Amino acid sequence: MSSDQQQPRGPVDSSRIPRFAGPATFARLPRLDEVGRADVAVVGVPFDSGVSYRPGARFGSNAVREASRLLRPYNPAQDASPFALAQVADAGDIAANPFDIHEAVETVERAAGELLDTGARLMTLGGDHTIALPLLRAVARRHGPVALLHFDAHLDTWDTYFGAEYTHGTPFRRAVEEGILDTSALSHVGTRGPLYGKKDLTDDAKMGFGIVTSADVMRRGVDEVADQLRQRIGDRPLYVSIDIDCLDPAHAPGTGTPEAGGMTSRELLEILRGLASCNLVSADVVEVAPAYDHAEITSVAASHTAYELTTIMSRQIAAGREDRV
Ligand SMILES: [Mn+2]
Repeated sequence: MSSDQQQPRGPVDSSRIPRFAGPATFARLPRLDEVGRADVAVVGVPFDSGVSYRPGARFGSNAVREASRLLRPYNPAQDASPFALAQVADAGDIAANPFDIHEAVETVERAAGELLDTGARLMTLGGDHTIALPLLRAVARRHGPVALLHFDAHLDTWDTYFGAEYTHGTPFRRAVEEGILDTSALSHVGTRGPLYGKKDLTDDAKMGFGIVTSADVMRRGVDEVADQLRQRIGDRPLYVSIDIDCLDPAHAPGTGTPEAGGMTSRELLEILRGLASCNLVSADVVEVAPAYDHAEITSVAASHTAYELTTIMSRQIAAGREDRV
């Protein structure tokens, strides 16, 4: 670490102040305004006006923060202390208009862009999946078209619902149309469940997506899946978007459009760890709807998912700093 680099300020010391006391920032980390700048900014987008079935993901950002109180500073699976390697801070919430989806999309794009302009990578806590579009726009403005790894039960490449172009089932079709994705490296993981018709799949394939279904993960195993994804991504800048409904409802009941036959949280976390060498520029975890949750099952899974992603980004930031010294 170079001399002009201050030691990152880490989480509240849980041996002094119990985990269940005090306000819930992500992983009990400092707020962004307390540290000035962050290498990784954890930001909430409590917006769910784009959902097609159960509402409630607007409460997801804070539910994940609440469940993240139990995260500890050392991640043995990646042999790393993510909050010591880089400054990770909670940037609060982006206040998006719940009554005007176009304005909300513009607000998220602008606010995400401002955070990215500080040099931070984003770990966004949704919110419904609509927000992936403005987040990808902001990321692409900084990095150019990015590789996309999309964990979800659903394709989210549908065209419109009730005539609406911006919904939680359409962000990735819009993103392909806008040219903000690198169409040579697009993958869905965890796909399953009934579709409207076979055309959903042929349209999706035409856009450039490859699919690793939930059953593929079970049959082929997490290491082979991660290897294949890593090869497809290469050294491209990578955005990871995780709809918590990629998990089976047993592992994530608190979500808006659950589908039977999903991955376990163990499989999801292991696949992510297998991607630690990828150039992860930002990520989101979306669709946690705590009103349908029990015992924080879903928000705990989401908090651990965000923790693995944050660890990958922190390790890369620290490695980049060493390269420059
Ligand atoms: Mn989705």
